[in-house]
Amino acid sequence: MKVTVLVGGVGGARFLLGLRELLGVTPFPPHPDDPTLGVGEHQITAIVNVGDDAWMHGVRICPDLDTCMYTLGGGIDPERGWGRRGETWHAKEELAAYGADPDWFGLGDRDLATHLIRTQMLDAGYRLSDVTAALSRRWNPGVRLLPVTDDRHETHVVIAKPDGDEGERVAIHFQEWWVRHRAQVPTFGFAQVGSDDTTPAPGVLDAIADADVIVLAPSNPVVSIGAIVSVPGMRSALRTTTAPVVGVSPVIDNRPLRGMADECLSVIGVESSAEAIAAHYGARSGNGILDGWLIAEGDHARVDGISIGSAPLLMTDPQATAQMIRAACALVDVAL
Ligand code: GDP
Ligand code: FO1
Ligand code: CA
Repeated sequence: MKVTVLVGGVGGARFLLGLRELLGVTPFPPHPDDPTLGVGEHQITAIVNVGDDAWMHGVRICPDLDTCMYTLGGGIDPERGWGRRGETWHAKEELAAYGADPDWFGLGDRDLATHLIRTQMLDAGYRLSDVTAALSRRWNPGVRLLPVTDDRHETHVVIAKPDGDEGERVAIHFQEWWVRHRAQVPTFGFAQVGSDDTTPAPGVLDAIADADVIVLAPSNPVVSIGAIVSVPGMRSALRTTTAPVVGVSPVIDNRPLRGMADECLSVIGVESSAEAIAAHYGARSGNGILDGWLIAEGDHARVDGISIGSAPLLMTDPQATAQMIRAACALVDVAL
């Protein structure tokens, strides 16, 4: 069975832990042909958001890729959900002592090693997808982690210009909006910034065309899934694949489980409800990207052309998440 999943960071990573549990794809020992894959009859490919990626202090940060890699490899800090467990912050303190900018973003010492290697490899001409495969050799995620694109495709956020005149606007990097401002500034929209001819990374379109099922993790619908689908070619790949496409709601009882998905949704004029998010994604039989949509028990959704079911949606542990994924796939007649 080939399962391809669209993921962001924390929500996506927890989802992948459950899928790996469900399919029994063991990360150890590594597959003889590809050490980033597990052994077993199943293959999981994660297409990961790169909209959050940024240059900070001269190194390239890829938060969602790293969150997936560390989580699947057992190296994540479980409380924060990002960065390394057992982290120390000496480099951050030293940078602050020099008054280095930005002072609102924390690079841990252990995490910094990942960024240094990534940056060296990118400088040497390797693509982000090559670099990710190389880093994954250490972490053995048991899942093929593919950045959706090797090109720069950063999310920027249009906000009211601080101390500007009425109506003046400015675009800032997503990290500045999310981490520095905690999304608590007047916000008008999101835009992807980067290459003029962004294309999906090698393997991404094949992973969509050749899958048995495609699943949208309960990741942020705007700045994770939305940023992935905005890569030219992705939307049409999802619409034309022969595999069914099913998604899991990131909101229960009109509230996201964690993070600021509701702030992001309100900026684009979508209500924070399971039904509104499904309607925003749309049915593949219309102009959208979904065949099925799993919502929480007790929630309600009805969207023409989308098969809707309910199940417990809390990803409390990989076993509970596995049952959730089984229920999602059953909606599109895929038995896992
Ligand atoms: P980020 O990149 O770290 O923000 O993570 P993602 O975009 O992958 O996922 C964030 C989304 O995951 C949030 O909108 C949450 O509502 C959702 N989420 C987190 N935990 C759970 C859970 O246990 N169940 C469900 N259904 N969604 C969750
Ligand atoms: N989130 C924070 O709230 N504060 C930080 O200082 C911070 C640093 C950081 C460093 C590396 C990394 O991979 C992630 C980091 N995050 C931090 C999380 C991240 O910026 C956001 O939660 C995501 O981009 C949203 O998915
Ligand atoms: Ca993210």
